[in-house]
Amino acid sequence: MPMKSSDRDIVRVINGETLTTPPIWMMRQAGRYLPEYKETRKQAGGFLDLCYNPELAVEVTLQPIRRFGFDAAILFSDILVIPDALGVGVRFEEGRGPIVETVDEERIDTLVSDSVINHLSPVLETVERLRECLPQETALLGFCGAPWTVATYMIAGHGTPDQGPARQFALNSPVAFQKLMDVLVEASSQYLIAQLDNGADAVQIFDSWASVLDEDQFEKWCVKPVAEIVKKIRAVRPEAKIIGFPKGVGAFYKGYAKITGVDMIGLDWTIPMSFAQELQTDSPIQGNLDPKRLIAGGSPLDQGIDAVLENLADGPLVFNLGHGITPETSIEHVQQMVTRVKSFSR
Ligand code: 1CP
Repeated sequence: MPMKSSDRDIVRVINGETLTTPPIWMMRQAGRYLPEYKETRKQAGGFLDLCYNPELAVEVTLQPIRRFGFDAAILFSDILVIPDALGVGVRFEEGRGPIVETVDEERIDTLVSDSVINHLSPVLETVERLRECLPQETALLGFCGAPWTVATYMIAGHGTPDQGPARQFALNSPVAFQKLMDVLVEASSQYLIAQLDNGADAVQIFDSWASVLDEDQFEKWCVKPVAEIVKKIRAVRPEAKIIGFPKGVGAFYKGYAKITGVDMIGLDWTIPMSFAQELQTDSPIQGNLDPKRLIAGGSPLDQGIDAVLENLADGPLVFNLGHGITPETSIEHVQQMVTRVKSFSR
């Protein structure tokens, strides 16, 4: 008998349970800190070739599960496959990160989401294959970028320190920017529904650049589009489990779960523990170890882990980093973290 999705530990936490030992996974757990990832990446050719090759994408998704036994696997892909599927060119340059073709008002007017699912069918095949080969108790997470975060790359063409180009565009050309958001909401909703249909236990919406907006713009471009995606998903999949991760938004975390409708929120490491505890009374939380502590190892790492566990493990908690692991992190430190979290019980 296959295990029910609702019996997997992460789904239990998303449903509000407090477990004796919090389940653990790690953002960017498949990636360049793993030698076996670098090996597979070489075989694939380009980064997008890896994302669109189900056999190799399954392999890199499973690598961190084999090594560390995380409680969830996250689909190997990238948030920028959505612009790629909309026909907006994306390439990844070694050591430079993603380069996206930029869009202006005229180009935005021509964007349609019709072929997104067809274009992303290899990724959906990866999801399907993963559910078949993952251990029964390991949850499978799908994901997409939030419309705001994806749009910042489509406007600037790459990551910038404060995503100024997209902030300026949204203020100068709100009608065109709304059109871009509408296309991204529709494409992302279809994509997440398809991931759930193909076997994902839950999906996470990464709003990695949510922290750069003022209150008015945050409401318009972060809260509203994510709320619309949640609504569109729930219209066809009322039981869908959705994690929101508006990174770095400080006081704006308050009310985010309720207004957007997400089931659980991911917190970054800048959130005071007392505020995290307050947020945890509204929804389960995920997080929030500073990835720099994972690089440091030793007692800075142990202290950071213990702070999260002591303050947050008495409520529904999924242990995670406050953002993705970076390539310079040592594998031994990851093992140190997993061992310490798994040996904790409240
Ligand atoms: O050459 C390589 O191997 C590139 C490194 C890499 C990897 C491993 C990139 C380029 N993307 C990924 C995979 C990835 N990206 C995953 C896979 C699953 C996992 O977590 O194991 C996920 C969930 C993402 C999500 C993603 N991509 C986000 C949101 C999360 C975050 O880290 O903030 C963002 C902003 C991106 C864009 C992107 N893709 C890659 C890079 C280096 C970046 C950031 C670039 C920048 O802002 O400059």
